[in-house]
Amino acid sequence: MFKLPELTYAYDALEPYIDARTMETHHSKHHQAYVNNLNAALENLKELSTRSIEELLEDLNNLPAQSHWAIRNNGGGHYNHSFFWQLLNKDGAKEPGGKLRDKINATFGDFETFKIKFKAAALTRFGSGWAWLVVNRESDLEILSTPNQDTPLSDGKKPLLALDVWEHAYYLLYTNKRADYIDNWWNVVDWNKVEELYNK
Ligand code: MN3
Repeated sequence: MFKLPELTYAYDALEPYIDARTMETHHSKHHQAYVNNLNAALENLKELSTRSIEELLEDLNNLPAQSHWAIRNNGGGHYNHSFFWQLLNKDGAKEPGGKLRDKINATFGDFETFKIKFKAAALTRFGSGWAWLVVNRESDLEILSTPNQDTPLSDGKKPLLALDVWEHAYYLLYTNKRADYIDNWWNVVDWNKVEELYNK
């Protein structure tokens, strides 16, 4: 049985950039629903019960066909949100350093250019989905976006940074202004954490 992870911070900890009401609804209602639906989908699949969420999502094509979409959508929802929460900290490092900084500069030119490209990926994801910074199979950095709750793990890519661009992530505070949400979200990205993931 999968469980909703507790946040390591209060719902209002990311104010004013992400408001408490959005955080509470997003975590306790949306994320909880993905967990519940994932557990329901796995109820009669005992052979999968020892797998981690990562193992399930890395092996989507070999799941029982009748459960593919339930696990893809709800398992992805559980994994993506768990990943997203851990990157948020208003007091975290505002920019990457170390080897990750060097790699970002080598790949995108500089940190500012990286941010512009990441924002473009987040803005142009039509409908619901996520924007990502990942390490691909060639150990290179890549910016991409995924629809719905699809995750780069299923393509063999290692996530470093994720941004939820579903309307439920920003509509209460930003209404339809996804660009403003993205601009403000940078204030709560903890680059120490992103670096930690990169160096793992
Ligand atoms: Mn969400």
